[in-house]
Amino acid sequence: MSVAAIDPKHNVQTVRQNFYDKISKQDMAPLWEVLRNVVTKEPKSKASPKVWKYDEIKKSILEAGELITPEEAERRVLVLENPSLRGQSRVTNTLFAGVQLIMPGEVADAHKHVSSAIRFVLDGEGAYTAVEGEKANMSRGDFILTPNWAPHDHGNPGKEPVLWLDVLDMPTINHFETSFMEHYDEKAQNTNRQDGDSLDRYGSGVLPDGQIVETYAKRSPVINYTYARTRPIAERLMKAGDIDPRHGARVRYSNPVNGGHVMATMGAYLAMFPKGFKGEDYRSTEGMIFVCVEGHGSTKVEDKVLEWGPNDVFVIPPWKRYAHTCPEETVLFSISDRPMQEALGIWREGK
Ligand code: GTQ
Ligand code: FE2
Repeated sequence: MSVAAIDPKHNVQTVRQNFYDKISKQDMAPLWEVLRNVVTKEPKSKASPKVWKYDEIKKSILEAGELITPEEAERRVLVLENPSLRGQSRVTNTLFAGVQLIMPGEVADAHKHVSSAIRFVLDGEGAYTAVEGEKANMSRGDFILTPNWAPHDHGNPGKEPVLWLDVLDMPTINHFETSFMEHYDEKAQNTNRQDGDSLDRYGSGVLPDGQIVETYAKRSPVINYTYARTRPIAERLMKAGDIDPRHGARVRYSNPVNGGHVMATMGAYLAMFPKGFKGEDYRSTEGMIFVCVEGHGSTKVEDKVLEWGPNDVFVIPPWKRYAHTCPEETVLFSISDRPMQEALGIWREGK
């Protein structure tokens, strides 16, 4: 039946529905029925804001420590699942977050994959992550990179359980359907560079005099940004009054070769807030994962208030309006998918 054949005496809806049913058999559908859902006026994140309390995380992951070994698990990680995206192993639509535990004497074998990872150390001393032949010793507040396809393994020769937050871009890698992974025969890779070598070598105001710009165009050569070095810089900004009304005294972890984000998919920040900070409203298209490192406070997200303290992890989905309040001096670490959005020219911010 052609459109011209619509008889006004017939129900237009019925005629259209018959047409939709007919073209459906040819795997076609009318855009006009869904256009407003596929091209929304503004971002409508399916994710929800949420805080994971550290005491609950720690209790559960220590319990997991008695249930499964890292050999069996490959990685002993509890996934922080966004309550609106259950079963999808994601904290936002683009990022994965989880908390990993490695007990004294344990190792997590060397492997590599397309997904990039960051680790933010929450608790315990004495573990390491080895990345591309370099060991990064893990202390609370350290920020460690595992760029895509970089071999990595973890170990804990110390005496305490060590816990850290993992954030990976795997939902995005899987969105592109580009995931590869390989295991190694050896449990741990040979480390052929001094511990902490990359931070000294690349993060001290000098660079090796060679062709490094292309090698490190999409990822920082530094694998361990220590809290011992980064915190005093945020503090220096705060004391100098260099305080953003939304973000506090915030530094961006950067690639020393080109000043860009540390990786192509994920960017990170450390912010210090003075006692009594009352942030202005802010929103942006990136999904944000925060960790409270010191102090405590609350974040108003639209009509919700998230209360958080040390090692609590909280998530703010894209384009949700939020503002932080800090009754005492506070430090927040954060990570987001902003570099991907900037690369595509789609990142936006607003009030
Ligand atoms: O430590 O290598 O949380 O490969 C998820 C995937 C951690 C890791 C995760 C991983 C790892
Ligand atoms: Fe991994």
